[in-house]
Amino acid sequence: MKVFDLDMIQRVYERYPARIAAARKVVGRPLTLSEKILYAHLWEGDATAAFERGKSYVDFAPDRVAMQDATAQMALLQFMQAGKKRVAVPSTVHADHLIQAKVGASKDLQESLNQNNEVFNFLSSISNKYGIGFWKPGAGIIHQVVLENYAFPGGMMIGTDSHTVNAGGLGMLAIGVGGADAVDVMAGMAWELKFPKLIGVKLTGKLNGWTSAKDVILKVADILTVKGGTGAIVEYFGDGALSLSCTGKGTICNMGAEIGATTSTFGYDESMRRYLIATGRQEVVNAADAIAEHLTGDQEVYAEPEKYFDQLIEINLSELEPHVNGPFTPDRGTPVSKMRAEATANGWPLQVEWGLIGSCTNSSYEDLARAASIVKQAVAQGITPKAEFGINPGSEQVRYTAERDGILADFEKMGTKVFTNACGPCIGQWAREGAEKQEKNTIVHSFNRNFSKRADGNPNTHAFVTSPEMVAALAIAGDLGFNPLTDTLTNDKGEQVKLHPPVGDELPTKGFAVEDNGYQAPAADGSSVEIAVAPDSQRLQLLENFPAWDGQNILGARLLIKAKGKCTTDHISMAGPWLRYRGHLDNISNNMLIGAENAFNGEANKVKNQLTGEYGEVPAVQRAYKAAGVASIVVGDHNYGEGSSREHAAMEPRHLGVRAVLVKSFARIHETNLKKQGMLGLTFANEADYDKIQEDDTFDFIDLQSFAPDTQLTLQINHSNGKSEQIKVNHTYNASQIEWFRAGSALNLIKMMEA
Ligand code: MIC
Ligand code: SF4
Repeated sequence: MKVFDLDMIQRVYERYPARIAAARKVVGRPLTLSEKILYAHLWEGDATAAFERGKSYVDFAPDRVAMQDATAQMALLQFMQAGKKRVAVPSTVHADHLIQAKVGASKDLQESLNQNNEVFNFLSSISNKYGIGFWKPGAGIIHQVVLENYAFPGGMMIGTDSHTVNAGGLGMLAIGVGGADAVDVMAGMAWELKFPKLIGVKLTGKLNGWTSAKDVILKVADILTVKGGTGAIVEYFGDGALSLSCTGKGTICNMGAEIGATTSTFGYDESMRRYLIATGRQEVVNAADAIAEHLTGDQEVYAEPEKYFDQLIEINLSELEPHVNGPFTPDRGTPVSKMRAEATANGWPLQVEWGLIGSCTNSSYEDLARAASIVKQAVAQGITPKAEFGINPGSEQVRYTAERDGILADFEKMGTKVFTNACGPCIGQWAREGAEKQEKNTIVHSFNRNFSKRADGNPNTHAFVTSPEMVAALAIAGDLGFNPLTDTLTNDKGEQVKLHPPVGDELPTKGFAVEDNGYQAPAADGSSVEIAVAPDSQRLQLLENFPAWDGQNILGARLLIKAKGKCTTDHISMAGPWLRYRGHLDNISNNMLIGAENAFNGEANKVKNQLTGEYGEVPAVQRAYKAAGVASIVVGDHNYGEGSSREHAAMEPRHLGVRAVLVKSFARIHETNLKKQGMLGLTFANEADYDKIQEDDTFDFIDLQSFAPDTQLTLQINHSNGKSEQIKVNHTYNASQIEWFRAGSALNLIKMMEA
């Protein structure tokens, strides 16, 4: 097969030497890999000045865009409005999120085609029209398909999914964004990002025994927590990095999303060469080799990293223990040897009911091969698995090859369900039998996220994240406390047997193979392709402009909800069954904030309607405020909007008339999404002011008319006892972002420019 967009990659590499030379001049010291890639992708071309990390807003020119079905609908509905004929950079859409895991691949896929026909047709025809490559349902999970086909060392891409960062495994800077950002780049405009801070992770030693790449990131997540990477790029280096496989590096970068990192990356090395060649991209290797020195950090940087990174972490792979993270958050790390004690102390059910292997994080050939080696041993030793097993291969290429090499047969011997090459249970597309009973139970999976209710909708499911081989071991043992390094299992003859450490080929020795990879190339000239959206469709709705700001201070706003604790995008705009409405803004708005905990009563989806004094569901109460022409605000805690890139979490409040979101701190993508959609995203200047907010307060933004960069705003809180107090709130809007707010949204501004 032909290499996709080779000419684009060659052009990027051709300009690398001059761009790096210019960057060296302005920065005046050795460069990290992250800086090289950033400076090589400046919108202005050669750098003319150095940027301040964590401060400067910079315009970039990414090389490509990737979108998945659940976010592409909104991204492309917006792109349709931008008035362009074709996308300005190579772009792809991947149908992966909308496919349920129930009985097994062939039935589930057909079922999904029946159910989502309208949406898949829309995505396929709109891709065809605008020159976008379309990967059909069953082709695989976006990030595995991107790694296999499009990622290249030193490249920069954005994608409408937080795990776009997976492509860092091939030495890219790949960044998750909302659809409105993707529209900028596809419309041929600059893409803006605050110049990130840099976290260095030095890896020494070598993985051995039961430890795998997953444990590196589970450890990093434990150290940095879910917000420790916010605004930063994580750059991995050191001898230990060289010893990891390319897809292993992908796993590590993938879960950088779980620590809030802008992205993560590794320098170009042998493992990447091997992977590029195995996936048919010798030409990319040839081009990359010619400028290899620019595709990794400077030696001086890696020799004295503390001088060049804002923060440094060191991990010795030789000493790393397998980790199991969870439940309910991916940064709660427990080494396997401590799990039994930890689970017992916390009352986590020890019995494991399901083991799931897959997701964009861990569904490579190597992942399946290593997990299969455990399964095979169990079968050979006469051990009957105690838990149920399901796997989702990452792509059709991985699935086809794994089937040819007998890996799937090994799983099937243990009664494993092989689901479609898609996200499946990872995004709540899992028709798990009995989940509606909401029983307390434990599952283990190789995914990246384990927020409450995510996989099966049951708030009492304790989901733990671990490597595929550990998933296999724990599911076979049916025991969360099982430590395969030391413990034995009883086989069908009553003997005590041990599981030996996993083995598996990094890449298939017979090469990858596939019959139909599921790719649909766009029409050379798509101008005559019609995009039909039925006016009465429940799944798709053409967008209308959000109203421009009326130039007035916002006065008398009501509190819609004061959310307490973790409020991820899953709490703001739940996935699972709601994925149905990702292309229909009004319908999906009925899930707005229904998962958030109301700080005043500890309940979800129950807030006081200040007009009637009665309690109601969040979307309904907000619709009542909208109908009455009453402004409202949302108040939240730390890391508000953590998790997904889904811009629905920003568009829903905007659509329903919420004016501002005021929190202790934001996750990066969500904050940008709010700005792009013309919302006010603000943070408490003094965190403790969160406590001042009462249920029946009203709010006046008394100096919004002088909204300007680097200047706080003043919020007057009027309490029901007649007392008022003023607090300061911070924002990070620069001048052009304030224009988005004034215009009503970034898209409104593009349209004004086009007109
Ligand atoms: C996720 O893992 O939460 C998702 C589903 O892939 C999201 C995107 C979405 O909400 O569609 C993400 O990570 O950005
Ligand atoms: Fe899909 Fe899960 Fe990856 Fe998100 S994290 S892209 S839902 S597999």
